[in-house]
Amino acid sequence: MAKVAPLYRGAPAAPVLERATRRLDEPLRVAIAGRLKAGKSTLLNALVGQELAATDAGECTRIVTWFRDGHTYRVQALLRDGSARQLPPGPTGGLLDIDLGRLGADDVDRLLVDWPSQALRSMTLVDTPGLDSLSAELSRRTEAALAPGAGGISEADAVVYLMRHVHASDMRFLEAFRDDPGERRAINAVGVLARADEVGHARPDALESAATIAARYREDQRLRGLCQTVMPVAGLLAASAATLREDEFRALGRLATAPEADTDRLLLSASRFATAEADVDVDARRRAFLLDRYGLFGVRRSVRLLREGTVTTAGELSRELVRESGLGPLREVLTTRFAGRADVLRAQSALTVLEGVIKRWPVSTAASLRTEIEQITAGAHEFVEVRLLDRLHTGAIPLPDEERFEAERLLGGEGLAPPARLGLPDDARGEEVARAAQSTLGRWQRRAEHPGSPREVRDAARAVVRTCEGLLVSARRVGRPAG
Ligand SMILES: Nc1nc2c(ncn2[C@@H]2O[C@H](COP(=O)(O)OP(=O)(O)OP(=O)(O)O)[C@@H](O)[C@H]2O)c(=O)[nH]1
Ligand SMILES: [Mg+2]
Repeated sequence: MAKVAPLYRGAPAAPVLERATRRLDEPLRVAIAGRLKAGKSTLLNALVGQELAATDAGECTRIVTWFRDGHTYRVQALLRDGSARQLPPGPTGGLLDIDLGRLGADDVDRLLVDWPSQALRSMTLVDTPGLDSLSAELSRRTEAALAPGAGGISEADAVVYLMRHVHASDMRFLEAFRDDPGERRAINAVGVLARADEVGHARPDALESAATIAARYREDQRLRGLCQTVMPVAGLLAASAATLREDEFRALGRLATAPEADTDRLLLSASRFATAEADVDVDARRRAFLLDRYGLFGVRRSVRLLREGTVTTAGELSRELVRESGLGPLREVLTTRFAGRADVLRAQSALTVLEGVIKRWPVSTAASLRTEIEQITAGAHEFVEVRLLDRLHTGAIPLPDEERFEAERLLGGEGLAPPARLGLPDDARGEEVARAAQSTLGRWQRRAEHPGSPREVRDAARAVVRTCEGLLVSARRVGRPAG
């Protein structure tokens, strides 16, 4: 960047380069996308642990909204005409009822929300309007938020894509995201089987069924080429359980201690639970409220956990529901695979911008700059790892399944920490890590030198060898006694 910027001083490319440079120091941008009502805003709230994004109806669900960590709470509307306007907080002081004033959703390009939050420190989350064939305008906004803009700068570094059942339009979207002209790849996308609690009509085994379906999707070769994994998450359960209140806990407790037959009859269906007259000490209005917050599965599950005595306090219930929701593993994937690779992903974005600028506004040194960019992406091992991981994912390299899975793991597909790469327990120590790295290295060296292997397999094996060497060196460094 420092080398290219002076070449374009005062030129139209200057602001593009400036933005790209600034972005190298910003947190990773992760967009949450999916079809209409897939549960995007709810999942965003669950990830932040606060009700920030508007759900259901409301103007704001139609606007791309960025949530960034900030010193104080502030909402800005960036308008289509290029100007910005600060918005007053809504009547309750929160975001759910942001008042656009005289602005219409169509005037606003995006909302920029600053909110002090630990969860947003490592990642800026971007809530997008639902993709829907019936609403081309909303889909266009979402696609514009994800697609590269001026000079090829893509707005999002990675995407969490929510789906309920895999629909042809989900595939199309993921393909468009992957086929972006920049360096974006399947490994920059994580699929979420959303609203997992509703699978099979919220029956007690809903989450297990969702886990089975997600596992099937993970094995699906076409999906594997589009996103790095698919995980089941019950976003509503996670978001509400994280903010479970004492009065809700008491109401759930009364449902659990009422005669079983009465409560069970109410829990037969959502409409019955929300409206039926019944002999339980929780009136219909409050039941409707519980249903809204926890969904039928969440209420049924809470009643069962309380009846069985598995949990006895609001804190325990909250923790158990969050645990079952699948939010933890999703967060883990985001931290280890996105945030952990943030530098590489951001550098990738920056190089894409550089390439775009050089192509659009050629300078006399364009050819040598382009070669230099190529050398960086081909030479830096982090880039090699990311690219190879992606090719393994798409099945482009003819390795037997077992070796392919091992190669993906070694390249950081399941986490970047050395023990995770080597398939060891998280707390494995230097010596153990070094031993595992040594024997893995030997195996992959033989693979790399095997004359019978096709060339792309040998190339891939050489890259894995390089990774193993890195693991070995760092394990020895850690294992060496101080001094
Ligand atoms: N049962 C259940 N309901 C959910 C879940 N996630 C969201 N919902 C409900 O689905 C409806 C839509 O949720 P949103 O989070 O607004 O979905 P969205 O994808 O942001 O919707 P748009 O932005 O309008 O496309 C709301 O009524 C939520 O309460 C979930 O995990 N389980
Ligand atoms: Mg929404």
